[in-house]
Amino acid sequence: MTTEQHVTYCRICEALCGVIATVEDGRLVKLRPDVDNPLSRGRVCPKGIAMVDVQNDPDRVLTPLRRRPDGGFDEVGWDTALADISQRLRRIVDQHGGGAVAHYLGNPAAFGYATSLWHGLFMKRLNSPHQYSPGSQDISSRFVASRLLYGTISQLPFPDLPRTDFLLMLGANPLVSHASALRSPRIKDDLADIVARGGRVVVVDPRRTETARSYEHVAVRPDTDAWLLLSMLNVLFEEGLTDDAAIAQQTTGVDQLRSAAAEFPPERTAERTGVAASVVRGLARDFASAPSAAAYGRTGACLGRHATLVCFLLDALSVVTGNLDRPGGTLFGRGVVPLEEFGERAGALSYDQVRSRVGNHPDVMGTFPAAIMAEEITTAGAGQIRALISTAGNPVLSVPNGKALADALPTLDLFVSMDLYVNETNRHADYVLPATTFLERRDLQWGFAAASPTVYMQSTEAVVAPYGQAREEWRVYDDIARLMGMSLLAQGPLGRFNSMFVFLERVAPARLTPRAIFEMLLRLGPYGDRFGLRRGGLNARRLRALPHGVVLAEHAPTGILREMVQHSDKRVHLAPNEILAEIGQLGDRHPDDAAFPLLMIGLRELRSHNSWMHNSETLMRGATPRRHRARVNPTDAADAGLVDGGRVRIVSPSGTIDTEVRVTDEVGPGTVAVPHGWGHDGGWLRANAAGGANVNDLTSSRSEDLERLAGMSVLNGVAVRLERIDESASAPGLHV
Ligand SMILES: Nc1nc2c(c(=O)[nH]1)N[C@H]1C(S)=C(S)[C@@H](COP(=O)(O)OP(=O)(O)OC[C@H]3O[C@@H](n4cnc5c(=O)[nH]c(N)nc54)[C@H](O)[C@@H]3O)O[C@H]1N2
Ligand SMILES: Nc1nc2c(c(=O)[nH]1)N[C@H]1C(S)=C(S)[C@@H](COP(=O)(O)OP(=O)(O)OC[C@H]3O[C@@H](n4cnc5c(=O)[nH]c(N)nc54)[C@H](O)[C@@H]3O)O[C@H]1N2
Ligand code: SF4
Ligand SMILES: [Mo]
Repeated sequence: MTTEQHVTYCRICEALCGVIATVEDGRLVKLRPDVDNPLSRGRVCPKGIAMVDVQNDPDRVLTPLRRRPDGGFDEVGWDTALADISQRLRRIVDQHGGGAVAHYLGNPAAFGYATSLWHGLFMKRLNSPHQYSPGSQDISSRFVASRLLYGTISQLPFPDLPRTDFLLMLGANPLVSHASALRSPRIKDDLADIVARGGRVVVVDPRRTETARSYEHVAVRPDTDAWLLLSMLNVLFEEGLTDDAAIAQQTTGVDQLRSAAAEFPPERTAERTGVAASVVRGLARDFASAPSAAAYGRTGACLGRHATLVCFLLDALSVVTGNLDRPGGTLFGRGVVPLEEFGERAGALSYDQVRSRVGNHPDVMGTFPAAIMAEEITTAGAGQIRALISTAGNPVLSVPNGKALADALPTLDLFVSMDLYVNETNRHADYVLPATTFLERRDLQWGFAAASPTVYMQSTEAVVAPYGQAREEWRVYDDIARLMGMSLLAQGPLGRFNSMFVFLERVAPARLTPRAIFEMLLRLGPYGDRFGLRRGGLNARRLRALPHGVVLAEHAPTGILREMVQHSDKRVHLAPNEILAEIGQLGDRHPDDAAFPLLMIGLRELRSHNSWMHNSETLMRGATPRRHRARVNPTDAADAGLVDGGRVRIVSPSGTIDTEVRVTDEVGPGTVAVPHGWGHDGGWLRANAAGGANVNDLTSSRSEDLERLAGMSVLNGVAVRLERIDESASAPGLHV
């Protein structure tokens, strides 16, 4: 028996914790924390360790699967699968054009460079507008806010955790999520350190979360953050607490923002937000007077009816108090692998350059809201989706109105998925192709890894060879394109995206691979060796010699605003028309509907990861078996006649789910918190047996219900009512 130890990193979430893999005879047997990783320093979470279960899961798809007419699947060889897929795609493209092919790229794909890049080239080559992703259920509103403020859609300004004196955290629960759009694998320590050095951490959240319990909690009503933040700005302006020198130096539009905020004194918004005016005044004063302060928000800020506005206002707080781009404040990051910077300069990262056929939504970096995908499949006419490729995604569980999507998928001429499992989405596919896990491929950190208070880089080789017939996704795109007679890089115009690659094609050694491109970008980047011009700079070989990764700078850069801002006047725009219009429309919220008196919000759990880790034995066992539970306040439970551990029917204007109740005062009266990613019905047997319901049966995919500026799905603040289920009458098998 041969036993090997491999240094690598976890790619389940954005913390990218260092792990050591033990491999016996080509099989992964253990993952443990890497104490020598300079950022995570021996810390991991239960999911990272449990990735062994996924890697070795008997339910994993390890051979290409082809649909049988009876709905089951046959195992087929790669050659057979790829030949049929490429012929059918070719026919569809010849008949209807490349725009008949849609793509959904799921969340796990964001953690590897190759898939993101090659699927993008594939879709560019087809020249199809139909690109979808979890962005519209996650972060597109943050991107659009950056575009409006800074003219740069890919920048995600992040809080300088190691140096800040005041962290205002709105709609994030990093003690469970391990932070997002912010790289901080030891976030628990980072937050504790802020308090230890005399600073404050204030958590604005409708739920008394794990993070809120450890720090100061401001309980806000769901989806009212825009009013709260405008009131904070109101106080800053009215009480003369702004940093006028910074404003004069960095921004335009402050007068218009001031007049817009003038309409929102805290006394006027308190009833709506549930936050007392005195608390808002205190928060604004303390934020402004702290030696340094940073405002940070994540999915709780991004998934409401005013998502882009909320993200915008969070940054505006940092800007008008002089906390942007300076130590302890909100910082920009330079990509160590500067793919986005090149894209930004080439004008390839678009916003509102095209509009969707259904609903007239603006594109966000070339993607449309995933919520409209079902309707784009079922709506006849030019531009109708006839084929779908879905890689590393499970939109039937992750996108509003999963039922409509599940109904639309079988009407496609062709549906191909690359995944580790047969999930609730690709069980409707014509082909499920076995993808590699992250442990089966090499990688290099990029993208959101730039949102890091410490500048760091790590690369890794595969730690095990692909199991069975699993194949890296980029190779599959490459093969399908070749069999269709398309070349992804070598010929013909690729549109604007291509300008990023023209120079790469010139200097590329041979055939371009994702690896060659990324290694070149690394050398050209701000820490690269510039092909020998910069002594001691990074290149792929040096990086490989540092398996635990390398800290390139203790602190992210400051004073780089003029370099980062892409507006031609090089200023932060505090009053774009889009934002003023959103503020102007805050008055006309949907009238409260007495039939749906409560507001539902989301909830993440430490031992779940979106929809795809409920088949892990390690994560699912425990003192009490894990189940899907809606958190309901005792008052609301009493009103609806619900008991802890009993069952509840949750009804929204869009749908109905049945699940279990947990009665707890961690949510206030009027708020119900329900986790997503449950209600399984795929090829993962333990997950199926865990029961629960798909919370996205309650959320709306109607175009008029999406957030206006970024097409965000509204997943927080969904109006619902609770109904008791008569236990004796409930269907058998509901209790697991
Ligand atoms: N264990 C675990 N970790 C994960 C994931 C997972 O599924 N499980 N998913 C990963 C992914 S894909 C992402 S994007 C990140 C997300 O990272 P986070 O956004 O930090 O994760 P959440 O726990 O969803 O935190 C959102 C918070 O917003 C609150 N909230 C809801 N509505 C509102 C509102 O209207 N206003 C305010 N102020 N707050 C609100 C919720 O109560 C919740 O506490 O987590 C990542 N990490
Ligand atoms: N109601 C509600 N809905 C939400 C959210 C919420 O807070 N509330 N959160 C949203 C957010 S932030 C996100 S990111 C989305 C996630 O939404 P999606 O990305 O659509 O779904 P996931 O649950 O992440 O499923 C990922 C799929 O990829 C597969 N997979 C895992 N690793 C790999 C790999 O390396 N290669 C391939 N090819 N496949 C792989 C898994 O088996 C799984 O089937 O959900 C969103 N949906
Ligand atoms: S926090 Fe957990 S899931 Fe996220 S990278 Fe670290 S070990 Fe992996
Ligand atoms: Mo996400």
